[in-house]
Amino acid sequence: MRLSQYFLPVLKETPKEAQIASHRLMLRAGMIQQSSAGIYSWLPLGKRVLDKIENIVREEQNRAGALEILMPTIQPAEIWQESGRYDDYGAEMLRIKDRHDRDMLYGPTNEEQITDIFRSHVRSYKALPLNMYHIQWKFRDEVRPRFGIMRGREFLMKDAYSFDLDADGARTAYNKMFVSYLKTFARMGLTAIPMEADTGPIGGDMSHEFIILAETGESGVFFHKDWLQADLLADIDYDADLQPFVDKFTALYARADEKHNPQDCPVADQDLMTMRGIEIGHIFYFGTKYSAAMGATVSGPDGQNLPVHMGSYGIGVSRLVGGIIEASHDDKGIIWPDSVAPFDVAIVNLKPGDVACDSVCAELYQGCIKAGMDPLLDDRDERPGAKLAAMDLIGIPWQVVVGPRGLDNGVLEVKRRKTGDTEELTPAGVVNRLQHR
Ligand code: 5CA
Repeated sequence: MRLSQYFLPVLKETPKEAQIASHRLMLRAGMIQQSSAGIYSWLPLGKRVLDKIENIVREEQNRAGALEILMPTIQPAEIWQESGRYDDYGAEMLRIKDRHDRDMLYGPTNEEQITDIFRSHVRSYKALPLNMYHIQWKFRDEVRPRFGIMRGREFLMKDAYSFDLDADGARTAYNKMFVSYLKTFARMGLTAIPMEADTGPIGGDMSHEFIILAETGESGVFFHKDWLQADLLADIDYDADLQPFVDKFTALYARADEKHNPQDCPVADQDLMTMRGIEIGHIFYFGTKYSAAMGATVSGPDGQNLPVHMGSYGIGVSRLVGGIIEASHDDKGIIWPDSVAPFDVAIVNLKPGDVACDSVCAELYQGCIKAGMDPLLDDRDERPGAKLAAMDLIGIPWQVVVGPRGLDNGVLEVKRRKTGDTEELTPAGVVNRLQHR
C-alpha cells in the first residue's frame, strides 16, 4: 500500500475524551471513529488489525474442531421467551419491533439461536460431539460504555457453542476450548491467564475468564507469580486427553477478585501477585440449562430422550485490538506484535522526488510484495520527522528508512519498532533480512 493513496487520518492532538492508552492511540492512529456512545466505525488501519486478529481466532477454532457458521445479528424474541431470558436480560438488550409489530432483538449473545438450530436437525447422540462458532457483531446497551472499543455497545465476538451427550463429553469439549484459547492468545503475543469466574447472565456452574494484565484493566486479579513464566504456545493434539494439560494450568492459582478469598488462598504471600486485568475471553459449561428449556434433546444409546449438555465460549475480538495495545505500546505509539500488525514493514521515503530514493523505494516495495510481505510505502510529501513519528505511532514492526545521505554511501537503515535497534544494510540486503526476521 502506498500511503499517498491510503486513508490514514492520524491526529496530532491527544483526544481529550480518551482515558486509556489504547483508546487514545487508536484515535490518534486513525484506526476508529466514534459514531455514537460505544459504537465505532473501523477505518482502514483498524480494519486490517481487526481482520488479522479475527483470522488467528478462526484458525485456532478450526484446529480445535469447531465448525464456522454465521448467525444473524437480529433475533426473534420467541426463542428468548422459551429460554426465560427475554425478561431476565434487562436493559442491556436492545429490543426492536418490526413493521408487523413483532418483537425482535439485536443479539447480545446466541445460546438460544444455536439451540434452535440444533433442535431442528439433530435427533441422535450419534451426531455428537458438535461445536459450532461464529464471529459476529453483538449489541449490549452497557450502562457505561467506555475506553473506546474495550467496553463498547456494539462489539465483535467469537462465540462457540458445544453439544454433548453428557457431562463428561461436555468436559472434553470445554478442555479443547480452554487449551485452544491459551494458544490463540499466545499467538497474539499475549499472556492470558485463565481464572475461575462467575457465570452471570449466561448461567451454569463451571467457567473461566481469560485475563491479560494491564494497569487499566477493569478487574482486580490475584495469581501465582509463575504465571509470568508460563509457556502457553504448545503444539496441541486435540484427539488426545487434554485433562492433564488443563490440570497443569488450573493447578497454578489465579482468581479474579470476586472469587479470591485471602483466607483460603493456597499461595504464600511472597509468591502472590496482585494486578489489574482485562477479560478477553470467557468460557462456560452450563449443562442442560438451554437444551431442557427449549427441547433440544437427542436419543441416547439406550433409546431414551435426553437434553444435551452445552457450553459456550466467547472471545472479545474487537476488545482484543485494545487489549493488545494496552499490553504493547510506549510513549511514541503502538508496538504491534508481528502476527497482528496492519503491515509487516513500513518503507519510509525521506525525500520523494529524489530519483535515487524513489527508485530504491519502488524496488524495495516490489521486493517485499514478491517475498509475501505486506509493505506500507510512505511516499507522502511530508517532513522526515513527521513521517518517522507517524510510523512509530501506528506501530509497524519494521521500518526501512530511505534517505539521500545514506544512499550516497550505498546504505539504508532498518529499525525494529519494538526495541528501537537499527541496522545499516544495502538495498539488496533488506528483503533478505526481513524474510529472516
Ligand atoms: N455467550 C457467552 C460466551 S460465547 C458470552 O457472551 N460471554 S461473555 O459475555 O463473557 O462475552 C464474551 C467476551 O466478549 C468477553 O470475554 C469480552 O472479551 C467480550 N465482551 C463482552 N462485552 C463486551 C463489550 N461491551 N465490549 C467489548 N467486548 C465485550
